Amino acid sequence: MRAASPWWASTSIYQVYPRSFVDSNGDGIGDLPGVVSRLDHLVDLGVKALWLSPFFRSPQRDFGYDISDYRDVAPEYGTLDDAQRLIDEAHRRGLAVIFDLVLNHTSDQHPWFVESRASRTNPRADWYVWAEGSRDRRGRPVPPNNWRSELQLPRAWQWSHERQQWYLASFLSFQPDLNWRNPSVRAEMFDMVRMWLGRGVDGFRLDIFGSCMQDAALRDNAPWPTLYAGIPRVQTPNRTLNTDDCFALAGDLRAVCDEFGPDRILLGEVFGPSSVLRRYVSDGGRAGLHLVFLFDFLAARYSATAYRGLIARFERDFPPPMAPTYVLENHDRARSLSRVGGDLRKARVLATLLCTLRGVAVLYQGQEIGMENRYIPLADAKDPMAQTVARHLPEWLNQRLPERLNRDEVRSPMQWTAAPHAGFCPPDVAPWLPTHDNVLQRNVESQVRDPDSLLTWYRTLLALRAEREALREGRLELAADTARHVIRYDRVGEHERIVVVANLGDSLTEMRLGEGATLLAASDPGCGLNNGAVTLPPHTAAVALLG
Ligand code: TEU
Ligand code: CA
Repeated sequence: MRAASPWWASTSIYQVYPRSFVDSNGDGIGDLPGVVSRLDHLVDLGVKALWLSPFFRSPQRDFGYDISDYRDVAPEYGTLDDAQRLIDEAHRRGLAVIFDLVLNHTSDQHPWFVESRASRTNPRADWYVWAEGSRDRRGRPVPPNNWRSELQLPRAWQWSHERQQWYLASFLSFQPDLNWRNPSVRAEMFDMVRMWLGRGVDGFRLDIFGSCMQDAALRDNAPWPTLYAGIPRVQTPNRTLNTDDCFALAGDLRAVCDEFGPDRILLGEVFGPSSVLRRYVSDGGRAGLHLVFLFDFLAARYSATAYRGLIARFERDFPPPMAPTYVLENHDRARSLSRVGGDLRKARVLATLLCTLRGVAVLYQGQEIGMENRYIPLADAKDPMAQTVARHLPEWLNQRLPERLNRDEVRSPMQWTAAPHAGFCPPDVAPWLPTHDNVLQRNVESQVRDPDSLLTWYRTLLALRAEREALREGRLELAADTARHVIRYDRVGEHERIVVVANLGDSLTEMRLGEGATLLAASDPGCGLNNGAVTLPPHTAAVALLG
């Protein structure tokens, strides 16, 4: 008999953005005790792991992705004891816990950077990526090369008056990149990783991991534009992203993880063509990361042709024992329901694919109840990225972009009830971001009771996934000969064959599944299975057991 694959290869992960999940103490900001108080929601939903966006000590200019102490909890989110309680309470419920590691950069308020930038000779002078650059004819500083930040328009170099040198900031200006070539940096960061592993976390999501190590000689990026997962880039990051050193770092980090046994995992947020991303999880046999997010579904048009193409590509690039990691939403990108024009039928089709494809399913808080973007103009943005974008982009243009650029819009408070502020915080308190006005229909409390709700559909799908070995472990056979608007794949397990069919077109379709097929679940009461043929109204999906 084949050995069962490791837990992480078919897990389902629920992303909690703690600032917007539950406010337990009435300051309008979500916190760790709040997360603990709602862990049962995750259990009832049927996900197997919880990924928590950063809650470490931070000036919160990028809401936790700018860390000033990796070993402590931000006071507004709780205490170290709360973090421990969260790990233990999740484990007690059988949930794995994944923390968010921001290895690429710290906050510019981190004591390490404060010290590093003070002079060229201090003990931490070399903890960040400093470079000389040159001077123009008027004596003004010129950056060392053409590297752009991950925001594309701003450059990746920031000038320091104190040192009269440039420091690298791959993301925002207040997020200086750590120097991973420095052995002291590596030792300190690896020790911090050990601390959290020792406290019991099951793994880490690695924030912009592909940016951790750039070309040591600081050579220019290729100046031509390119596209990764639907996001246009003004230059090709051949010297800044996914360098050989980055792959080596993945291996070293993996070794630290493995000190704690085979079940602790690394999930990379990396950007690049899937043929390159694949190297993080295969790397010619050298142990690197376990999983990498595949972001293409976040950007793809809702269409059977587009999705079929992606599934075929990921099956080709990430064959077993590798596992594709599918994502429809996160705290950075548009809500999926907003991307399909608010059509709940389409959200149910997407849910079906997410929960039945081979590999890992990642859900973002609120996705299960159909939360939508909460429009907030760039001028009012709390998101520092939107504030930067606002300097380059007029509001009318932002509103026309399918992929809007104020990340506040997808970070509005989780909608628990129909009460004021959606039950996120007490009614008399202002939440840090306003709630959506669709809260009357889109809230957990009302959808739990409604057998036709999106939440109930997600629960059905995740329960099916837990029950059916073929949906977790089975190989995937994608049908190539379906009608244009149809997706069909079989999941083939040791003892059963399950078929998933979806109609992404505007007219009813019928498909033969063969005698003996039985319906396991359908996204719409109009779906039917009679005499071996399944009927699918527009924008519906069904899961059936083949006889
Ligand atoms: O994001 C990295 C990143 O480049 C994108 O997710 C980007 O924010 C998005 O494509 C814009 O649409 C990670 C975190 O997820 C993000 O929240 C942080 O701000 C960023 O790193 C810096 O740590
Ligand atoms: Ca709070």
